[in-house]
Amino acid sequence: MRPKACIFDLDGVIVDTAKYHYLAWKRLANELGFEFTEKDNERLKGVSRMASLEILLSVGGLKIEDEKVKEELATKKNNWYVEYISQMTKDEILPGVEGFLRLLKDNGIKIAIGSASKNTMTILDRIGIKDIFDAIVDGTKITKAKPDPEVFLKAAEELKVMPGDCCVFEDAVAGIEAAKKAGMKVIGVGDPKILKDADKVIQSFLNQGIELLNF
Ligand code: B16
Ligand code: MG
Repeated sequence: MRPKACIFDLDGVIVDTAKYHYLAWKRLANELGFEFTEKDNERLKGVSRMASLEILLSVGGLKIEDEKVKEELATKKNNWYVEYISQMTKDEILPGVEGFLRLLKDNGIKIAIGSASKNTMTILDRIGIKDIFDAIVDGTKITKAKPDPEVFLKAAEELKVMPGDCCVFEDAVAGIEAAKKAGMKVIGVGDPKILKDADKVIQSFLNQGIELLNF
């Protein structure tokens, strides 16, 4: 059976914005007086902005209780991140993604974005593929972060497709857990050792055919 709709995570699936998140978090860590490595950054993938800040502070051994101060730090990071993503171009769409999205459309499969990021629209505008999606659910429309299934359930609702007829593409462990909780099929994009709970794992969208959706 083939799903009737596919829901795509954004960061790490459509574009590699993790590198910009890393640059901005590292800049904040350095300003606070500690190092933040790429390995530390792995823990932030798919995690919400405020939860990411908590992880960053724990890496630096800092305890900040004041919510206002935490908000200020997250805003500072986000302003730097927005500076970086505002320079993005269409060339940054990951290999094979655009062709695969068109293949789905040609086969009558609906497509949506299901991302935790509040910057989704800025990124989609920069890379110029906003109009291809039948629905876009991002961090501005949800209250619960992945691994909660809210983002994917809302996308299914906007597409008017039952959750069981949807397939999610995800690069983060938290996102795979969210898709499973939503009762959807899930295809991991990345390392099969890390994404071991996905139904299938691909390294990239290059040369992927419609049979990828046969479960
Ligand atoms: P923002 P996704 C997630 O996007 C990122 O993977 C995660 O690293 C980030 O902290 C989160 O969005 C929130 O992003 O600060 O831009 O609102 O992978 O769900 O597309
Ligand atoms: Mg992601």
